[in-house]
Amino acid sequence: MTLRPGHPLNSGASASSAVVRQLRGDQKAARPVWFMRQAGRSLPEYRALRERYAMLESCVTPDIAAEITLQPVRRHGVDAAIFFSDIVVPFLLAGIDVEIQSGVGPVIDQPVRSHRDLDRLRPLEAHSLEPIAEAVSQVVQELGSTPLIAFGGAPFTLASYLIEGGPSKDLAITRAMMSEDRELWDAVLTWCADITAAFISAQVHAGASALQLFDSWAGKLGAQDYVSSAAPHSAALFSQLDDLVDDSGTRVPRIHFGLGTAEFLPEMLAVGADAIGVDATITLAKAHAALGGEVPLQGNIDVGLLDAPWEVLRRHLDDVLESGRVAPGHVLNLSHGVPKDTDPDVLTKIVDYVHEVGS
Ligand code: 1CP
Repeated sequence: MTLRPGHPLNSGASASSAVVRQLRGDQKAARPVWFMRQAGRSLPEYRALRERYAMLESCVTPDIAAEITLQPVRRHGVDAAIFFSDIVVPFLLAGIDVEIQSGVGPVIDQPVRSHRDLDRLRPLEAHSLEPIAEAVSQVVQELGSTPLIAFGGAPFTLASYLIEGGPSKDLAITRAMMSEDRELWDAVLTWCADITAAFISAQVHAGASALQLFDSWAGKLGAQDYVSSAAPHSAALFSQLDDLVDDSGTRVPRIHFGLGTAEFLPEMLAVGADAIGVDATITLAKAHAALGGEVPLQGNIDVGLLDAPWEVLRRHLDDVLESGRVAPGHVLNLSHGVPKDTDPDVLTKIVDYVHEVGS
């Protein structure tokens, strides 16, 4: 289903925004900036609201999810909003017993580790996505010409939580399943791809103007394992989004981000992305060269420098802006999500600086 006539990419509201233009390779647009995890614990107004609602409850309560999504836009004046949710929300909506524990992350009561466990993986019914669509509608109404970015977790990263039962440093159980039981592996990742495609699709149909797939833990795989075991499922996910095109037949821009994936950026592009999110392990200029010189980039202010004296951070911003100039499109962002102790005023200062000098 192509996007409806009133969608912000069709009505013109967001199509001429700097973020959408840069992601489509139009360097004449001003250099835009937003931050991964901009909605969250670095903001006192977020912490105040979250005192009354659990994390996942806030994700499926439209008024709350909409309000938290808008907070960083009002405060920092960023050039895009990212929908407030989590990569594990599709689990919840599909009936999996998941919670997000403070200071830990997603925890799943009964991990999926055997063929018998597959019985618990039910399809995500369309009506379960209604709170997501409702929250997005509220957000885009208030955003006007500022685009909203939809997101979801790539099958590999998402499956790691389902298989491990929670955050894990080495993903040992996940990787064991990957090498020992191909059939089970493919079934689990296929389900993750299907529910996430539905999750992202609901956000885009309701009004998001770009989308980002987070494969945060892909760097824990080598290039070979990524290509053989993770990439086919990410490609299957992206192909389910092929109908997300505007009136002119142009697709909703797709950003693909991973941590520690500098060795296989072309492979991350090949699964069906339009732009690549770059972390701190490689410069934008090198990423640009590795990708063959024709790919818009997003990134990569080192999150480790957010606490540094302004002069140090400013020099780093200049380097990132300069390095990104070579790409046929550049959206400024961090190398990973905003750390929770970040001073929010630093983020506002970065936005002001980029808007001042970042043409
Ligand atoms: O207690 C709290 O306040 C909850 C902290 C929190 C928040 C604010 C979690 C738990 N998730 C989120 C929101 C979230 N998650 C967003 C919001 C939109 C924004 O960017 O502003 C997004 C995009 C995510 C995506 C996400 N969740 C990823 C991919 C991005 C990344 O940071 O690499 C991952 C891996 C998760 C899982 C997750 N959820 C929460 C935590 C602490 C984690 C990571 C746990 C781990 O280390 O494995």
